[in-house]
Amino acid sequence: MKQNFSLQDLVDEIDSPRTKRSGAWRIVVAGEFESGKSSVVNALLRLPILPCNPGLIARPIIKIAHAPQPSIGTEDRTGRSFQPSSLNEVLENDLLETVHLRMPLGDLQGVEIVEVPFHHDGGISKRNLDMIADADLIIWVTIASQAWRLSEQALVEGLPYHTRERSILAISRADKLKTADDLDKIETRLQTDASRFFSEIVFMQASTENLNKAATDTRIWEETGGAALSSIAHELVVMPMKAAKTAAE
Ligand SMILES: Nc1nc2c(ncn2[C@@H]2O[C@H](COP(=O)(O)OP(=O)(O)OP(=O)(O)O)[C@@H](O)[C@H]2O)c(=O)[nH]1
Ligand SMILES: [Mg+2]
Repeated sequence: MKQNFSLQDLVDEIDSPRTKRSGAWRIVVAGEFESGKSSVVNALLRLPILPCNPGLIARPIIKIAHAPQPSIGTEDRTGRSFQPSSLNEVLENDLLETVHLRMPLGDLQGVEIVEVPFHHDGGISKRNLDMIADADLIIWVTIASQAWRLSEQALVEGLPYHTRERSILAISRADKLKTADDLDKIETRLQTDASRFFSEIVFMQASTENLNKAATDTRIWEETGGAALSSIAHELVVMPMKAAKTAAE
């Protein structure tokens, strides 16, 4: 049972029981700009597939789904689509709304992984909010050194109450903290201020260097935080998806 359960929370929960609108099984990785979302996706997939570049100006929604052969497709704000040759080329175009990336997803075959950027002013379309509310797992990414700002709390409070049961708070750049004491302080603060919004907290050390090594080194994959995210994703998304498919057969 959650701590700090308010009356408003209970009312919200009764008002919005969980109904899965789409047939898609989905993991959403969300957070404010440059919080470390793409690095979290790469850690989860154990593959440095998304560019993690502080200089990128474009922030489309990135949807990753399984296909035996890799491909990239895009949609701009007018609904027009084109097929670029590389992801780096795509991420320099700030008119794009959505990037569709297809690649072999191994055990996550059948699951859609979506990176969603939030602007701290809270602007998000109804369509995207519905897509997030319908996710089977939400990973909210916050930066360790400034973790859990009021702007983030306002955004997360705006998500339907039922999403909290299947939400993870991923603390990015934990490797940048100087001491174990810093880590303890942050953990204590997050337990008080943020834990009621999430079912798990995972610390990430997903530097570009670690992500490049993680594919072949299990210990480093564990250090990135990707192994923990993958295990939660299996429990909350892959296993229920397989059970639903078996039941439907
Ligand atoms: N050392 C370290 N660097 C990280 C970590 N996570 C992210 N970074 C770095 O932080 C910067 C931003 O990371 P991204 O993963 O691109 O962040 P993002 O939220 O996807 O950014 P936008 O899509 O541009 O909003 C990059 O330089 C990453 O390499 C981490 O856990 N450790
Ligand atoms: Mg990104």
